[in-house]
Amino acid sequence: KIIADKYLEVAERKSLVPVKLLEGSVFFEGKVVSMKKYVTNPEKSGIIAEFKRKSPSKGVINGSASVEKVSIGYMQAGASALSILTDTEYFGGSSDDLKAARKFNFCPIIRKDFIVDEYQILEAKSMGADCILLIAAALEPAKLKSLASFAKGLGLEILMEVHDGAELERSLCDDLDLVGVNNRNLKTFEVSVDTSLALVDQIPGNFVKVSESGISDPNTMIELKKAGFDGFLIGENFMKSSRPEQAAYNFIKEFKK
Ligand code: IGP
Repeated sequence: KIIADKYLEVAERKSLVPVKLLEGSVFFEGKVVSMKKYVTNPEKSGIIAEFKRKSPSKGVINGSASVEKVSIGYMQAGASALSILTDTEYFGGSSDDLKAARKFNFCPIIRKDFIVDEYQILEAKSMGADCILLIAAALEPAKLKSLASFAKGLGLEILMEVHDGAELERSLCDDLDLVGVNNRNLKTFEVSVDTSLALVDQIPGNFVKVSESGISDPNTMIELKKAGFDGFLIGENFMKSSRPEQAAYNFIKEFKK
């Protein structure tokens, strides 16, 4: 109620959306499944498997994949968690994708989107997400910190994404749970896991460390793990297959060898 009052203004701006989202949803009732716990569980792979139909760098990656089939298959293959794109314009995703993934899986799910205000965090919660993404490159540090604290208040976990040491330093705060290093340079779209390797030691030990993007070889994942990463966000390498869940299964099998 207090939250609703406080964010009335934002709510008004998107006044048609909430009714649709909140209907029959798990809003404020569903228990959050901890991304932090699942990603660091030594019995799991640490992989956060992503469902993504298209991307600005690659165009259409997979136009026909079913979110139900792929999300269930990812988890059966041994993923630790799911990442579901909800941005429509650039990534071809939607809130329905996340709700469908939620319906069929008991595992942590991150809402992958460009979050810039509190309202989107309420949306994430209402869709059934357990975790949200905050991108340091897209937010003023003070804004990022207040969004993190708002999400915490709803019981959600927060993954902050950085590209370099400066972003990391200016936006670190206690409310974060996981810190992700994005290997994709957002200006050139080039990917290099050296970005992760260069930054890992600067991330304080109380945060779960995730390497994001461009991971296409189990050996790269082994290298990142040795360097200190707990989590590995993998999308395209699975989604480009006509059977993403099978690609994830093969990848994890190879990794476990
Ligand atoms: C996955 P890849 O290269 O495996 O498909 O990358 C994920 O890291 C990438 O989709 C991503 C992303 C983002 C998407 C990382 N940060 C922010 C949208 C917004």
